Amino acid sequence: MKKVLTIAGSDSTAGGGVQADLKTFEEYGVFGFSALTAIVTMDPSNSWKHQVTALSEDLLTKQLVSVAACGPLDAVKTAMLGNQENIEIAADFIWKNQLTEVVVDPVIACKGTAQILQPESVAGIKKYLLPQALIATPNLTEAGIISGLGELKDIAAMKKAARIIYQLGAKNVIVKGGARLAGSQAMDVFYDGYEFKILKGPKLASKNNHGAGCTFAAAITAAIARGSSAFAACKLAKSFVAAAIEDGIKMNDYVGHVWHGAYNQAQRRMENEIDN
Ligand code: PXL
Repeated sequence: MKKVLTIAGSDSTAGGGVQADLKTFEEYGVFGFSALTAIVTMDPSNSWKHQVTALSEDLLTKQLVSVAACGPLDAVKTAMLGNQENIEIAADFIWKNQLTEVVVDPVIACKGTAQILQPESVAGIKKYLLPQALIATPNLTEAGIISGLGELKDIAAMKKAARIIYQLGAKNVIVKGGARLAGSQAMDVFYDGYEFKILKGPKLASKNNHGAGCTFAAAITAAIARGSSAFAACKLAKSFVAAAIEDGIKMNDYVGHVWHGAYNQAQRRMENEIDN
């Protein structure tokens, strides 16, 4: 059984964050560990405003010690880290354990709201995490912020950003265009330092896409642990997330979540078992 760790924030509503990661790991048949960095809450009385409460360095360190005692990891994912200290602790853990199968989801902008969650973490992500990343998975907004290019409006700008993020040390970069990019297709730009590849999919009508970014990076991490190449992992993750969005669930007037079990049709499998 492959073992995979996510170092991420908690989304109590469980579309994104550590909850999305663990659900996705399970769907991919890998054993998921978690180390929580922050707790995100959403305020229904204030237009679903997100509040990020970071956990202490000491608590993150203790969680990582616990996980490390469960044997070597096959892959690790970093996502929302909450504050500068936690970025450094996560980076240190990766370095000291000589982890190479590292997926860095540079969570700066949050998809549900397009709100900037952690602007101050950009420098830390660049300095400590991207140089250790096998794959970095910024969305359009994050890629614009990290690269310093600002708003990315087309494939040419996404390629430029991917190249800059590659030069910051990530061995592979996938810039997610998603629904934000103009046009009828959801396009992502993949770059491995040699060539660009464009991943295309239909833009989905469903608005129930909260958690899509987290789920995408988690799916890549699990596939990497299972031995996929970076590009193959991204391709499968795109299909996995498309299914999760198509079967997404509206939660309230503010948000609808992806269904992490859609690709493998987890509930239908279970219904068959119960029926027989
Ligand atoms: O989608 C970005 C994200 C990442 N991590 C956590 C979140 C969110 C957005 O809500 O809550 C924990």
